[in-house]
Amino acid sequence: MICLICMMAALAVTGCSGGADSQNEPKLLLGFSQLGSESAWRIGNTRDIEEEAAASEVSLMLENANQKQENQIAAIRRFIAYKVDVIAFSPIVEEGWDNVLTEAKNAGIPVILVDRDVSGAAKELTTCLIGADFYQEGVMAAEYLLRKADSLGLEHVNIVEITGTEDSTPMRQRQAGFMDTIAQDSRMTVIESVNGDFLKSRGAECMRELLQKYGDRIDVIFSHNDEMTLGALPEIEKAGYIPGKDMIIISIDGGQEAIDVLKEGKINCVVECTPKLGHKLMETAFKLKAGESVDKVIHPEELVFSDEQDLTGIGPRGY
Ligand code: GZL
Repeated sequence: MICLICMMAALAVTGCSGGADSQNEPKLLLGFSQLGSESAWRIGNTRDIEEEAAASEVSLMLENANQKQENQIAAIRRFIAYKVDVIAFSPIVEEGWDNVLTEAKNAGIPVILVDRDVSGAAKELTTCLIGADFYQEGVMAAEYLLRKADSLGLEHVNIVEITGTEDSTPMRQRQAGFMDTIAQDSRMTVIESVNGDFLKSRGAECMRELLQKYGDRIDVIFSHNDEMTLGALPEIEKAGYIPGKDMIIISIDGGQEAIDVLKEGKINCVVECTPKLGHKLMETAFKLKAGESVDKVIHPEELVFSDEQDLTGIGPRGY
């Protein structure tokens, strides 16, 4: 209760980020639960949502859950108590949301999923999902690998996979898209899959362990995000291998640091996953407040950057 009073006092004094109309009533009050700050992608996603809220005169109540589902659930409950117009959140994992989303529904507050999805009955308690087609990202990563194996004339390809947060949508879908695509190709063997939790430090640890275990048997590293890839690269070099040459490296997100390393030839392929979802989020929230219908799933356009292309034309990434 104390927290809510503080929040209401704070909002009364400072108001929320974003503008308001002449009667000091915000055009729209949006509660957003961000899952954490685990990667450049996530930090870029938060920044984009804050900038788009300010540009749209949306009053944004943003809470960072610091990678804890219980913090997201508590934040959503505060948004309900505060009677926001719309709730949005990026669920850290797919399960465990039924109760709090039922409370939001009973309060008559629409819920927008941003970036990640929920599973089972909880899906029917949300209005729409704005986020990447993670399955397709996995497919695009695998399709690059098949082309690369063809161009190098590889007959046997041993793959290690460093996955994102267990039970999260990007982890489940990227893995499924990748594995489904290589399944029919007898050259491809996944020798191990380890959980790097989308963290740079875990990416380094996973790579160190995989190198100790398999050494030069590793032909390909498929990493679910740039953060873990950037953690893995120094470990590959410390072990005496040339990343991008001795081992093919495929990553996902497309942040500035990864694109710079791609241009240096240390990563072979980066599948884009844009964090810039804020504009579509604000547009959708206004439609919901006006009682308009919205698409159930809204996927952004996404590209693939690789050593098959002229990379000089890639502009600043913004995250
Ligand atoms: C993907 C997003 C993932 C990113 C990671 O949309 O959920 O979470 O790929 C981030 O960098 O941690």
